[in-house]
Amino acid sequence: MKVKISSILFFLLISVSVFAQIPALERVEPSFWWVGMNNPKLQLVVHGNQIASREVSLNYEGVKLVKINRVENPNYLFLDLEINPGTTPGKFEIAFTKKNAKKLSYSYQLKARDKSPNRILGVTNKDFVYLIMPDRFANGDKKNDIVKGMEETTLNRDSMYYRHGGDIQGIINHLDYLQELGVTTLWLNPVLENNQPKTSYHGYAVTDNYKIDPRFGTNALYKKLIDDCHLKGMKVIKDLVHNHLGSEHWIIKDMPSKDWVHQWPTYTKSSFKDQVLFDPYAAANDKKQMTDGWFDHHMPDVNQNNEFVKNYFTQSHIWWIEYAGIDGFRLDTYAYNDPVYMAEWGKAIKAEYPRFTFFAETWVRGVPNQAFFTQGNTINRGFDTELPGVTDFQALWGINEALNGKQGWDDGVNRLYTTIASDFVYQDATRNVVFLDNHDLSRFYSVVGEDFTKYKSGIAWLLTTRGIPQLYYGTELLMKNFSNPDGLVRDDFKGGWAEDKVNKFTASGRTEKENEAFNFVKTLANYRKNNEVLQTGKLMQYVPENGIYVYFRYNADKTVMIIMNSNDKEEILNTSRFEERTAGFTQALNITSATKINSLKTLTIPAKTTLVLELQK
Ligand SMILES: [Ca+2]
Ligand SMILES: [Ca+2]
Repeated sequence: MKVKISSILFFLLISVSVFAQIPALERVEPSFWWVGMNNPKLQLVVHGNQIASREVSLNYEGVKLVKINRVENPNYLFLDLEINPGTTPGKFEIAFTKKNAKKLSYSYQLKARDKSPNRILGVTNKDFVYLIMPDRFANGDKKNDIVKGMEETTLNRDSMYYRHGGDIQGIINHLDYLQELGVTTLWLNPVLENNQPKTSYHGYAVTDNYKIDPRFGTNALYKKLIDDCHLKGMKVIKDLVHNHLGSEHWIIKDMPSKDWVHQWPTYTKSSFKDQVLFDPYAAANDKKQMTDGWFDHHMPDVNQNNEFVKNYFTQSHIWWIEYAGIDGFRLDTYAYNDPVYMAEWGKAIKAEYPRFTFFAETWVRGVPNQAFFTQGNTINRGFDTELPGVTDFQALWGINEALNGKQGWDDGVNRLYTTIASDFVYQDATRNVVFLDNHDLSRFYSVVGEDFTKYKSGIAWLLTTRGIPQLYYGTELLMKNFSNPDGLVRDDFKGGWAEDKVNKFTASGRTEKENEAFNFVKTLANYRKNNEVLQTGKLMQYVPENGIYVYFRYNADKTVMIIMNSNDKEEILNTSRFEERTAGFTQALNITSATKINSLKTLTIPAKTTLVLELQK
């Protein structure tokens, strides 16, 4: 009986996908483009009922229709265009004709590029990144909370699995708060349409590559957020997912060809074992499962060996940079992608935008595992990945061990020291993003057992070590919880909703302790923002002794000495062994307490505390 029902269901699903009526010309992507791009080539995806049975023509000076590609599915045409460098911006008709059928027509626009100097800036170690989960930060527009006709229409702030109503307008409304904190750059979890029936709030199951989810706002509003940030001297990072799409993506529901995604006889998950990618003894089958296995049931794994797939993704990313003026990308689930495609992709993005930067999520264990993915490392690979930086999980494990571990030859603060010492494997470790937590990880304040002194020690490290520091929303307010399940670390920012009883965006809405945490982050972040020494200054670190880790950031103008006491008791530090960096200095300013230290000979460091001292003559 059971078998019968499921076979009927299967038949119905097949019928729907085959006979579902899509309009004769349903969409053209990208819907518009620009003249004067570095790459003169453009490939348009045309989707429409039996569109492949039609001929295509266009007539515009400087634009050539080089090739019309037909694929397995007759509902697609892939048009190869070439646009001459001197082409005038304007509109032209693309005609789709067929004998005895009405002509179909699309008005295509080539726009002039916006070459304003304050957009597409790249994100570097001069920046301080703040990660926002848009559904959970602030609700700036109640009207978009529920969008009728979409798959998920449940709004429930009491459940971590449903949407809560946060949106782009909510972020725009609180840019002053972020600027006060010392943030220079926003990274939003993906905001493209996720028209999935369940847990669509997190954004990682994209269903339209060219459309902001209407529950977050519109494409124009997203562009406004970026324009507003640029006017304030801030930047925006877009979170990209190359590896998979949402199962409800329009292109998944009517695939151009069967090999658009990786097909398996039965559902096969990725092994999530990065080791097989560099293991000289790895089995081909293990490699295949790692990169071609699916991330999840509702996230089909994209086949990045298909030329049309490659163009489709790469062009959509260039479109977003050009359209919205984005400053950087964060690349999700990087290790599961096809490495050859990702290198080609990196090259294409850099060729179009030399100043633009990107970094990838490499949630792996071990410095070599992580460095393997970064550019300049051709070990066991034979080509350059073209990936400037990664999310530095090794530094994260290092700081966690430094703050929570027991002292030992390899343990405690020695782990952090060793991790940073291993930077020799990177072409440039200052392009790595350092962090204490994010949307997938337990919140930092919980990780340190809600120990406020350890919390401050971690923040002090984050804002003084090398790399691009990143803070997760609410960490400045001691938001807590363990990532089990991950919804627990995605609580609402209190005050982001008009009905909230407290407003933590204002000092008066925060508790005394929350204000102390906020001000601690603010003081250090603004000091970092105003002092290049903590951005681009050189780093020198000393071998930890007796649980005390000392490092310096220095340039021609300034020297900052950072002392991390990982012990449970106050320590007196004799500074004579740091002469190489302290020579010529007699006193210091404690940046976080704004107090003066009149002698450098011996320094008193309270238990579990990290001091940040600007050395003075
Ligand atoms: Ca809303
Ligand atoms: Ca994959």
